[in-house]
Amino acid sequence: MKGGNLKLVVVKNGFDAWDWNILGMTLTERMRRIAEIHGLEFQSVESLEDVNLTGSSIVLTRPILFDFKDLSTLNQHIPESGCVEVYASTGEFTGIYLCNGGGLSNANKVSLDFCFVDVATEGVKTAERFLLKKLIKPSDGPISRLINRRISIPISRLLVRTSLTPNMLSLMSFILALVAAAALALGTKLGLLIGGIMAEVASILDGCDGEIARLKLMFSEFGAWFDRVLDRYADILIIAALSTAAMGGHPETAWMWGLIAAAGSLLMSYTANICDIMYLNGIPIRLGRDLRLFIVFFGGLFGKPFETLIVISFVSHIEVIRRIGAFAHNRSCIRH
Ligand code: C2G
Ligand code: CA
Repeated sequence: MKGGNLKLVVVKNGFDAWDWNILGMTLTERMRRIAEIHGLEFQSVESLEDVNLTGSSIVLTRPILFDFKDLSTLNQHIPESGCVEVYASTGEFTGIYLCNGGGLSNANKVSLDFCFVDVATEGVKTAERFLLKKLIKPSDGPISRLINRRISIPISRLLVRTSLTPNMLSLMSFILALVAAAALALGTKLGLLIGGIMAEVASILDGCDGEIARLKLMFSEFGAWFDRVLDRYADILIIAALSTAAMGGHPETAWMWGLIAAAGSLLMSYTANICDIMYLNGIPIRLGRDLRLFIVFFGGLFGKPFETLIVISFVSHIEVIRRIGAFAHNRSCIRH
């Protein structure tokens, strides 16, 4: 971010929309939090006369909702001196001024390509849809996209109005995975069925912690790490449970397939960051935990713990080998 004293200024201008509740937070609160994340000073004033335009500032004169990441784009376009009016790529005035001293009346125009919602004209429903659509991550796997997010996003839409934090949700998803492992370890038809279903529910809930973190602007380095570490514990316990269940029918080889599947799971996460960088460079399929837990769900439905371990082993190691090959051919993706 430019300068140390950059300000984000909300000019209420009589618009009620600043105080409408959009997914558990008013637009003013959201802007205050966006300013905090970027280390900006925040000011909320009633009218333009109350704005002090001496330092560099981003001034919002209409209730505009934009992604927190777009503040960086706006910041880059703050002029050396004076003010500019920000126009969308469609030619529409956004209600945003980027200033570095000077007055608003003789501001030049700048067109920027970023997505926003004018809450006053488009309403709360459109604003909520705008935020919910952004919850799908570019690195989400096929099961996440096709099934999990379609269920977790509506759940998060309800949870966002409660005081549940992302870390609490990570812990809840982990506890569900533990219950799934306990049921799978029983090895009975019913145990496998319930365990399989619970494993898929835990996988769906694994999306809610990140969704709430993004919606409430509460994401953290610790949270991201905590989420990943708990997932690894849960994965290993589920595979240990499947191996226990498989011992009944295959006492000699169940442990071995369990070990291969556990190694495959861990290697898939070990290689995930390289996969994500390549994904952003256009390698489209990303297989991950969403698929592994879906295989557990399927295996549980059919009461086949041994076969589930074999499928997880093959899928995970083939995926890791594919990543090695893809990285070898796309070394230039990784810039130092
Ligand atoms: N996050 C956080 N705090 C938490 C959990 C998550 O800040 N306690 C944030 C972090 O930025 C983390 C991201 O959310 O990197 C993870 O997003 P999720 O939507 O939880 O995605 P993930 O768990 O990777 O995948 O179908 C479900 C998905 O496969 C879940
Ligand atoms: Ca998660």
